[in-house]
Amino acid sequence: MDLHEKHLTMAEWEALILALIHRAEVGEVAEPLENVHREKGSHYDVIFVGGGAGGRFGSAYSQARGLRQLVVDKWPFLGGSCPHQACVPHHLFSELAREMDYMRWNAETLFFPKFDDAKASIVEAIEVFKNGRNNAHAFMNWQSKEQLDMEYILNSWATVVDKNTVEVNGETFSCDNLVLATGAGTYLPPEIKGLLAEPGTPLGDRLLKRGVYDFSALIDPGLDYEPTSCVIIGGSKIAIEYGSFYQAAGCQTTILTRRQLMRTESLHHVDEDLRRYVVKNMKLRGMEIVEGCEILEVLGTERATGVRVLLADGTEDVFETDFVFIGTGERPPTKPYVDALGIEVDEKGSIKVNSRMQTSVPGVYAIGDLIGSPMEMFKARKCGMTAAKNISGEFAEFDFSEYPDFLHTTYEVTWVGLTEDEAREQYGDISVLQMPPKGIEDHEVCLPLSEGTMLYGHSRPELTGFQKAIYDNRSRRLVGAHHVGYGAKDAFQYLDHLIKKGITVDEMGEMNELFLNPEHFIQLSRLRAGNRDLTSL
Ligand code: KPC
Repeated sequence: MDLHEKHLTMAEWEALILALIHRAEVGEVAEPLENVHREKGSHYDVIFVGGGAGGRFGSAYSQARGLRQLVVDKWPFLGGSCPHQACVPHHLFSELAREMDYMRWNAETLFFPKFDDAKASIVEAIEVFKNGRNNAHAFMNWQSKEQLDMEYILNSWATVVDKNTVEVNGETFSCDNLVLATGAGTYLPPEIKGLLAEPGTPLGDRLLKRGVYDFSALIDPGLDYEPTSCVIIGGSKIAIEYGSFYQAAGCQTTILTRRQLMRTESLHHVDEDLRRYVVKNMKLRGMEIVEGCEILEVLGTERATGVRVLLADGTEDVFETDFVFIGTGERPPTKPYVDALGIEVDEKGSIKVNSRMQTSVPGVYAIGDLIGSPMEMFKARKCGMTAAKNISGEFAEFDFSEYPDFLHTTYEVTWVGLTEDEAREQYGDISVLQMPPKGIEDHEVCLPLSEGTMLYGHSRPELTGFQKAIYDNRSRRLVGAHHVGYGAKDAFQYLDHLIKKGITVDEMGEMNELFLNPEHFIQLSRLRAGNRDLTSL
């Protein structure tokens, strides 16, 4: 469908995308959606293969710099997996987990009813997401065309022929620069037996065995039964986040992980006190966490019936379940680019790039999840922007080795900068402003007390969260901040910037808090500001 001269409303976009998704679900090849300015010819300054966050933000920045760009995506909408199967459903489920957790703790107090497990349906939550995601899809296409003036071809596969040639639906487009942005998918460890559907089993095009899901299969084709329990393989962010949702929904959840929780390769700067608070609270909600184990096999032929593991003590055990969820991290499928371009990849298959997003092939850039960890939104989008800047002739680098990070349990967990141990190692003389303070048990104090925890503060002080700010005593600079609670994500984006700018305890004390704020770093800092010799609090 040629949309170049058309200006669809949001409602028209919604209807169009929905129809195409339904046709794809029943195996039909539907027509492409094209916003291509053919009057300008078929040559582009830059073609983005993949229209997720990286491709879309890279395209927007290319437009801003006056480059002619084209972005191609297999799905009938821009925005990639985020609004379709990944970040957005994860955030919806984490929000529901938080609400259910709140309802459970407060059940039959004040105006809260008895918590009804039967109404906490995982399947219904997925349906709510699937019925609502269409609006975000539509907005991505509307904004990209009407406000950002991007050229795009959607619902179409792009074939990279060589570094200057891309084929889409049999048509050839040429470019001076190529940006690869096709993302990553769940890594299925080959050593785990029984994850995949047995050859010949009547499962349609399902890759995974029945009863085995990852974040994307959970949505498409979708969970079609209410599980009685869940066993999660892996200890990734996804494992922790989805596991916390299942548990909050009343589905007894066990996490089987090789490493300690929150000590996986992909997470850095996780403070030990914060980690302990997070894990303790997951267990308090009834989750079982088995660390140091090796997953051997998913049992069951027609469908999963359990998971066989080698435990840390060397014995084998079987965890029975009707719902196995894989959270073993993600890897990018890059073989097509290796075959077509001879591009260099690392040991995990991620495309190797320099700080300008340039690959080993001149004129070819790679961005987002395709270049490996961290597989986070800010990185994908800024990679796209960095590639576009370089293509437009600027010298632009992007160092994403240090960044604010977060995950959800039934809490929002945020951190930035150094942990207490790292700060002590690096600076020696440090002060730690912490709540609850060291030496005081969680149940002894209703602090941190703030929006989202006021009720806990008055009934269950141990649930109000945890926070810690770390200062280097010599320079008086903030070097790390850590938080478990609600509503602090926004502050951490700015704290990241302030830490990089070198904000001191005295400057923190001069800031104007909006009391009661989720993290109390301003008031805690003010209680120590002015002291010639900083000490902990
Ligand atoms: C919630 C939302 O913004 C939709 S998903 C974002 C995709 S993109 O803007 O391309 O990063």
